Amino acid sequence: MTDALLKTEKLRNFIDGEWVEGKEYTAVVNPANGKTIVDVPLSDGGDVNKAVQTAKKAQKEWALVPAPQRAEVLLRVGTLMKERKERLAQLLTMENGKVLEEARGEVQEGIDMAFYMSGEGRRLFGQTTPSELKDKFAMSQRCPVGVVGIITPWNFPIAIATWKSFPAIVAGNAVVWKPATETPILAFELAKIFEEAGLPKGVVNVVFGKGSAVGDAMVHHKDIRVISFTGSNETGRGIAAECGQQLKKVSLEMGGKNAVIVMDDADLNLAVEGILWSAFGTSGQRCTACSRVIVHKDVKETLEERLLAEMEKLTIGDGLDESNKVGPIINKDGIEKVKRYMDIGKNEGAKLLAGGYVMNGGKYTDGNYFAPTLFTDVTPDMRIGQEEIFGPVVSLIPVDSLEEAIEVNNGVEFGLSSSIFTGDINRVFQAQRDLDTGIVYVNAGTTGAEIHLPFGGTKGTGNGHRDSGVQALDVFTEWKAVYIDYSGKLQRAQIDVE
Ligand code: UN1
Repeated sequence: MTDALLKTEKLRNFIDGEWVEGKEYTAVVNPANGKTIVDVPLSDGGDVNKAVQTAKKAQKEWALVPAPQRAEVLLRVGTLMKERKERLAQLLTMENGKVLEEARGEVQEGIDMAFYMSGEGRRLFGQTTPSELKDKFAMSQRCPVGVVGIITPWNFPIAIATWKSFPAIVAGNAVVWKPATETPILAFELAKIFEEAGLPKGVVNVVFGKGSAVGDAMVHHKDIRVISFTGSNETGRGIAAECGQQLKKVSLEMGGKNAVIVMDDADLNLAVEGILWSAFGTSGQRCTACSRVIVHKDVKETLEERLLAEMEKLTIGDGLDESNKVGPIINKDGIEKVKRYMDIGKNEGAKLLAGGYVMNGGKYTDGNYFAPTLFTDVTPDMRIGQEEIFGPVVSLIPVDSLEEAIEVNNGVEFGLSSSIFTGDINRVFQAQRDLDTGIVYVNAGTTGAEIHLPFGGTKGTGNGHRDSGVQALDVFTEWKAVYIDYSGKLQRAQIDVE
């Protein structure tokens, strides 16, 4: 059945400005109710090659369009996204499950990125700098890399795509994009927007399909010079290894094990709000989700009581029903993974205070729902205190001091986001200095990154690059140093210097 909002039964690849049918298809299922929304192509290496060839051709012309004009296309993209915000948010809730309020927020994040990057068309700053020689001029400038490959996850189907594609486009690259097979609808919608905004054919190509086919072909394709990937550590490591062999630039954004630190002087009501929002929003399926609460022993019991009282009030169900605050988990595999951690936590000796089960029966029968879960008396080295669960599960770890809290925060493989609740300015500054994550929040939860700042993490979260912010341009540009000698004679650097 055709969905009324989507008005199509089958998505198509977008290659060279054409809407290309797939050879094979798979169903896109609404995680809230198990119903098929639409079918999505399962493409192969041949489709990727077509996309790369067309991107290569288109990029040559696109790079010659002045950057402020390239940016105008993004301005129109942002305007169209804004006009369609509500429709996009509803489709996003249907394919991903996140509640409508959050879906609107995610679409807004994409709109923000469009307007921000369209401004960048009149900046793309390089440097001019004195030469060491007389009558010689020196400057550095950003140049497009060529064809870039972006591989985006299902948990932020549009925001993350905009973090990667918009800087790539404004910098004069062409894009081959593989969206997650679970959530291809927003990619289809964004491709339509690119087309309507007047982006020349072939500058963005969308190839739907599995990582093992489409993603793999992209990573191996010699004419894709950059891969920007957000997803699991396992896949990211594989991509990095292959890209390393080819000396292909690769930007990875992967897991997190983010913590909220609650000190004894914290505003506990505020801390509870921050924890609930960042732990159970998007059902914990954010890279930035809070999955540990590191709490000072003096306030542990009070915090537990207040958290439990507020968790009781969380309404769980289909995100299109605005009375629900927590939506479903993306699919059955996701549910199984969260479920496994319940046994792991109990066997390790953690105390389960709330949740811990799959929600079944009644309105939950056909969807993938997991009850918001709270473990306490978790020790830092337990697996539930170390590993990314990607579900609505929080582990409380008691500590005695700020120093210990920071040590526990930093004692994991990942380094994406962290947060501290305290009223003490000295603790604030010490914490922001010593927390080893790429993002630090003070008196707010672990989520809520804004697009004009660098997004990314240290250690096992990434490989040193950043999404969004002006820093994203570093992924999609090469630096060129240009020396112009107007002395009319041979001047040798390092030698003819008085
Ligand atoms: C992600 O989880 O991968 O800061 C992205 C946040 C959002 C983006 C999350 N703005 O939580």
